[in-house]
Amino acid sequence: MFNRPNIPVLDGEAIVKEARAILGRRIEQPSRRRFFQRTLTLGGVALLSGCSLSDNDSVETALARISRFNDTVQGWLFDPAKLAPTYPEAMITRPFPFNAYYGEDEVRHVDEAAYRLEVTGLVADKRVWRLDQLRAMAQADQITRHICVEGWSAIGRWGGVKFSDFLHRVGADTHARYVSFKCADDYYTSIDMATALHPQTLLALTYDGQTLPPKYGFPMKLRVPTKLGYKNPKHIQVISVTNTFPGGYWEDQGYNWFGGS
Ligand SMILES: Nc1nc2c(c(=O)[nH]1)N[C@H]1C(S)=C(S)[C@@H](COP(=O)(O)O)O[C@H]1N2
Ligand SMILES: [Mo]
Repeated sequence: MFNRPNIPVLDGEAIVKEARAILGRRIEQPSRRRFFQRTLTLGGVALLSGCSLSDNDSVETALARISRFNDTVQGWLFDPAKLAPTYPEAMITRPFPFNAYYGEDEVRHVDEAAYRLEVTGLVADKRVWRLDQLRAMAQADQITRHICVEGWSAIGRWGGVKFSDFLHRVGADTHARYVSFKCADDYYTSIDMATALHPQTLLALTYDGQTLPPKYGFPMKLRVPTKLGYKNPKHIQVISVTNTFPGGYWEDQGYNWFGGS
């Protein structure tokens, strides 16, 4: 994934290089990828984005548009039946890393007794949820790899409610485009509906068989093994089903929105 560098004014090579990276990274078919890598030029960037590259702002706009186009392509290429790899218990990374936009000394502590999960937007049943009600639903467990854009990956074990079960239970409009999440810190993110309904997407309540500890997102996180780490919100407080593009904490700063892993 890309962490946008500060692009010097109209450095054509840098612009094309980043545009290629944005477009090419997630295009799995080698022929399509080669096509983009061979044919993309500065003029192509302008053409693809419909922007004239006259200043830094227009370059930013062009690259953002290409990144959104890339979201669409990733959406097309996403196979809802393809499973992320799973691993044996012996391969779990211990200790599993902590990460957030703040340090571990600032981890949010959510009080279980007062906690209520809110469900809003295009859902039939907007009742709030307590943790024990989620624990009473069928639970699933999986060992998968978490990949962070900051350059590390780790294998962990999460358990909880299949998110598709949850969405069906609340009568979500599964033809809506997005599901968004607001967290107990200032974090927020959103995913496409196909990924929300993917069989491995979990509303995770446990880590390694134990109640999810605060650092890993108590009371719950969305565990999405088909997406990069920043698409896995911890400390979820509000879940919303919507057709209005919700963005995300890192996505709004330039990380690619689809964020497939
Ligand atoms: N609420 C919240 N969720 C978050 C983040 C955050 O800062 N706040 N960081 C994301 C990023 S970038 C990563 S890599 C993972 C880290 O999860 P971990 O602490 O379980 O390793 O959480 C994701 N979800
Ligand atoms: Mo991350």
